[in-house]
Amino acid sequence: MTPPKKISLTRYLVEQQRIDGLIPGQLRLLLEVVARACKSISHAVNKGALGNVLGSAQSENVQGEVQKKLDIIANEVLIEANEWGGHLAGMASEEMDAIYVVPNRYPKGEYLLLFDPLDGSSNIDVNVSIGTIFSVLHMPEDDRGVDEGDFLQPGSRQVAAGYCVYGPQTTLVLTVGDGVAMFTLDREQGSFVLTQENVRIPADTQEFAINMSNMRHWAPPVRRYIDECLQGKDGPRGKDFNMRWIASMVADVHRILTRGGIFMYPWDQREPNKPGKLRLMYEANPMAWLIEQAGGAATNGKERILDLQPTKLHERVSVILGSKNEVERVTSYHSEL
Ligand code: AHM
Ligand code: MG
Repeated sequence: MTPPKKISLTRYLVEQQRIDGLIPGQLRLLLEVVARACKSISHAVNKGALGNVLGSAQSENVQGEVQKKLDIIANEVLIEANEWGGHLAGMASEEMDAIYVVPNRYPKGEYLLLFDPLDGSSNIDVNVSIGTIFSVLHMPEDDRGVDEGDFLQPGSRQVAAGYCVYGPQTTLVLTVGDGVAMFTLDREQGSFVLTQENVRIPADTQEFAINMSNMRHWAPPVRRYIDECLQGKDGPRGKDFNMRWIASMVADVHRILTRGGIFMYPWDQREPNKPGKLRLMYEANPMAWLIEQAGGAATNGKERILDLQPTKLHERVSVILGSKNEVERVTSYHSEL
């Protein structure tokens, strides 16, 4: 029997462009370069202590968070891989205060790339899944030079988004607005191979993901939702719920894309002036688009995440995403206030 044919990421992108025209040449190059960078980050992650990549870098990012060595390595890998190809005008990252304009010595392209180079940093040193999240936007038309304002586009304007999870397997998950596809890194071949297409999230679920230790700080609608889940069969939901919290959004979202569930990192009273912990432009927007493309939903409790107009690069947002009926339920609890 002929073995099933292996479809590489490159072949998928080329063939998909023939079908829907959503991946023109420059965007294909961009996605291939991002995938190559993720492969190299995956190798660094795998080496761990042997590669001297664990531990803190003794520095802080713009959010005041201590940077890990791997945060910085991953950021550099993504910048070096992407700056020279001529497909980008600029980049923005969780690990850089300001935008990175492609240096004048390289040709400039029509796209903007935003990323969280290493999400779930608290898991690096304990050998638990982490990941890279990315979002791609078009440069606004007729723009002469790139500045921060060019990046401040709502998530609905993304032209590609995805993540790469570094777990027991390294898996790249991608959307260009025509469904969600997953590619697993074949280490012997050194390439990403298509392993799932048309990913769909069930509308109902019995699994939630939230950091329960923050319960006392939550707003009433979130407390109500979780409280009802915890009451299980005997409560208003009439069914038992399971809980998972990996503390890597990438890994939690990957589980939800694989078997459904709801993920929340809501606003809480610890820092009442911040809308939430997670960042809108390079964490919530790409994940929200992937989730919607797989049939799920993503809101901040009141509005669809993809409709939010960003006002600054490192803006934070409250995040509720996953199985549609559960997200709609939590969102409706917010409007009942
Ligand atoms: P990071 O980008 O600094 O790693 O922070 C984001 C991460 C998410 O991946 C995860 O969902 C959350 O922070 C975990 O936060 P907590 O440790 O408060 O549970
Ligand atoms: Mg992050």
